[in-house]
Amino acid sequence: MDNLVGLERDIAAVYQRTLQPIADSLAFDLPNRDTEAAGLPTVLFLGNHSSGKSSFINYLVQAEVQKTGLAPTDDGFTILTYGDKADDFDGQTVVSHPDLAFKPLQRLGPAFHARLRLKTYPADLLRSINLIDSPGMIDAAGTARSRGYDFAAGVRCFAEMADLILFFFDPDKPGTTGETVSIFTETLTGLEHKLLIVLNKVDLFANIRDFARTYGTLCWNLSKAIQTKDVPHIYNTYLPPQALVGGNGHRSLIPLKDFDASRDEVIAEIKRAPTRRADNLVSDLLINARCLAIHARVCSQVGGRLQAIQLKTWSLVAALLVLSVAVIPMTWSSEQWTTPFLVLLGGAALAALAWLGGRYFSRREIKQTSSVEGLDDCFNAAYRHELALQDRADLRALWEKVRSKAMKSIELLGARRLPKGFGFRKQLRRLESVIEHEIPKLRRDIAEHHRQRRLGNTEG
Ligand SMILES: Nc1nc2c(ncn2[C@@H]2O[C@H](COP(=O)(O)OP(=O)(O)OP(=O)(O)O)[C@@H](O)[C@H]2O)c(=O)[nH]1
Ligand SMILES: [Mg+2]
Repeated sequence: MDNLVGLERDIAAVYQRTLQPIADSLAFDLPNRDTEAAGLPTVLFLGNHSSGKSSFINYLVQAEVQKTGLAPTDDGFTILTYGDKADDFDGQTVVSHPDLAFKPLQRLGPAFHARLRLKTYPADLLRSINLIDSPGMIDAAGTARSRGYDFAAGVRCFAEMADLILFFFDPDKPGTTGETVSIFTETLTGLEHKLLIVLNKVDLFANIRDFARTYGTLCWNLSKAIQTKDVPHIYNTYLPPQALVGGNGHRSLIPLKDFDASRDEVIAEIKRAPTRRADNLVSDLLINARCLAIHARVCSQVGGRLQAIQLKTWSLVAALLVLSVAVIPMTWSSEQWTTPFLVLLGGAALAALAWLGGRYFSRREIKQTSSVEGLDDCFNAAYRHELALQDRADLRALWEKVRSKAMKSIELLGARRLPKGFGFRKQLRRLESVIEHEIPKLRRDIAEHHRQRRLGNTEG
């Protein structure tokens, strides 16, 4: 744990020294980082309503801390953390408390805070891990409006803080439609490395054929919703009847022994959250740094192109003016004194034309770079060397994520005011060195730390 604190401090320093100044100068919204209080490792429970999220949490803490039931039960988020006694705090207290690491939730507004709770409970597991329960997703149109707050923004905020995200499905709703699809395709993008898919309540299957059909449907739907090459591993679990309120469990018609092992694996992953945290902190830093680097290089390309047009325009204007003044002595004669005057006038007119031309090209460039195609063109130009060597799907995927942010920044700052000077290029080189050297070093340190802990455990 000590090493984790040290690591968090190192990472916070990299954010503050290198990423934040570039992000500030480019109006780039770095994902929330509360560097003062990074908080405990956190596990977030997401999924369909009635898929068993709250029951699983109760099973983990061995107490009925969360309400459960077949109808949609939770309509807000609950943070479960360690306390000497069971207690309950409202959302406003949670987001404004200086000792709690939930300040990033402040910006989600009062409607969200009204549906946020923090519960404390004296369970051993909670000493090292926070659990977050969420309202179940409902596959119906118009749910965003009926919730009365921005559910997706809440999920994103918690997902960024979490070290592990458990996504629950149940036999009734293996289809990923409506809210679930948008959460997968939009809200959780870039956080797939934290995701663990759980098909819960497998005790409800009447026979193995039903199980196979549902599992296949879930795989098919996930493959459409998650943009990764492979379908993620799915953990098939259930809770034993005695763990459910009122012994609500089903007498199962299929053999469940194997699924007990799967539940143990899920629990082992939950307990591994502190170990994951170190890796996640570095992964988040790497993703944020790479996104920022792409954003900065594209913005600098946009600014540079505009600067080149302006430079050419002013050079041409100056050359025409200097030339027309320079030819005055050559055209001077006492009989035709109007000639030099006309030459000067002609030179000034050409210079004005050049200036107008420059203005036209600048405006055309600004218009082009405010379109998706124009920005894509700048991205291709900024990364022409990297893209010439091989097709970089990784770079393109990051660019897909960053493009709308880049568009917003350019609109907000104005293409003419984008930073592009020597100082900015130096900052950018520093950021690239962080990506190439400092972050891999942090990874090596963590791997070494894990290795030593494993050795310590086996020797112990
Ligand atoms: N048979 C069976 N029932 C379960 C299992 N897990 C939960 N249940 C039951 O399913 C119902 C819904 O469980 P909850 O834990 O409230 O589900 P949830 O995902 O928290 O639901 P929302 O809060 O509405 O999103 C309850 O009646 C539970 O007793 C399971 O593994 N097997
Ligand atoms: Mg619930």
